[in-house]
Amino acid sequence: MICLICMMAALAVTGCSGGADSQNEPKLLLGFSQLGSESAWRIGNTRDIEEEAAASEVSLMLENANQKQENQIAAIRRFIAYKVDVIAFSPIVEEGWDNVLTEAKNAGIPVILVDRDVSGAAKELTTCLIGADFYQEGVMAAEYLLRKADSLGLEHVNIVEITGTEDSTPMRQRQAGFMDTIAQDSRMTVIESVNGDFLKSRGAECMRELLQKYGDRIDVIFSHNDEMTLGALPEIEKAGYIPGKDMIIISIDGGQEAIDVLKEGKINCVVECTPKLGHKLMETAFKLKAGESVDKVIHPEELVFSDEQDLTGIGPRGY
Ligand code: GYE
Repeated sequence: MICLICMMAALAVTGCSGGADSQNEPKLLLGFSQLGSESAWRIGNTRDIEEEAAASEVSLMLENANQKQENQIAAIRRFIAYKVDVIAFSPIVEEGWDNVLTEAKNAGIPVILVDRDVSGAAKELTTCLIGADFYQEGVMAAEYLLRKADSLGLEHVNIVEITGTEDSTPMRQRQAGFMDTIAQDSRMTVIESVNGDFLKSRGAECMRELLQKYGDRIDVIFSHNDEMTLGALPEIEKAGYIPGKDMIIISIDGGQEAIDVLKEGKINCVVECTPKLGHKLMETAFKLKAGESVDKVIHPEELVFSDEQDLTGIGPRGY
């Protein structure tokens, strides 16, 4: 009897997966709203998600919002109308998602946050967050600076901060982690924080303005991403200073270009932020489709690369 049931069940499953109609059916239909293409990080993140979707036979509906929240909201609405199995998105800012996420919830479609978080009530409308611990990244950047100040015997340190997109999770948390950590050290003063929107062009503009205002009073530049750092460096050189020597440069992301410049000595420290979230995303989406529970927060492991280390062994970064 048991065997018969087993056989019948086996036939039913085979019949189902082998049927002509279901041959082209994807294992999972995932709608992903990417926020834009502002950086090497973001481009690497999009590529990784595409590659991991293909490797897991996930059919991916990918939409790029070109840095506009309203485009992300419209994309999520299209995913709902299309009845995807799972929705994932990287929210450009933390606020303003309550309505669209309520619509996803009412449609019974689970939502995964990738990379960035939402705040307030919207959080309860999502299943989990797969992304870096940005607060810890800020802490690691500041800890490097405290060690560097010790090793150089600095008595007073003037810092300028070039932040990422206002009200985004990495901007808020990288800043908080950094500020909380330097607060314990009376040598450290942040003389100004400016918003560079994670863009290279804005990084250059911000740096020009800061140099005009403060000149050689600037000891440290803490930049929230590589793109802005790479925009700022030529401005520092044009103003007659040597980045990495006259001014300490601290960046976040760890893309190939920044690591190469770190090796040249023009950046002192790069805190890693990996864009490779695609594998975890696919794994989590499959679990949600199967009705399984998932971890609320999934943080990847991250490193710090700096002039304190032998940097010759760093392999190709892939973004
Ligand atoms: O650091 C930056 C990108 O959200 C972690 O966004 C991401 C940040 C990353 O544009 O380069």
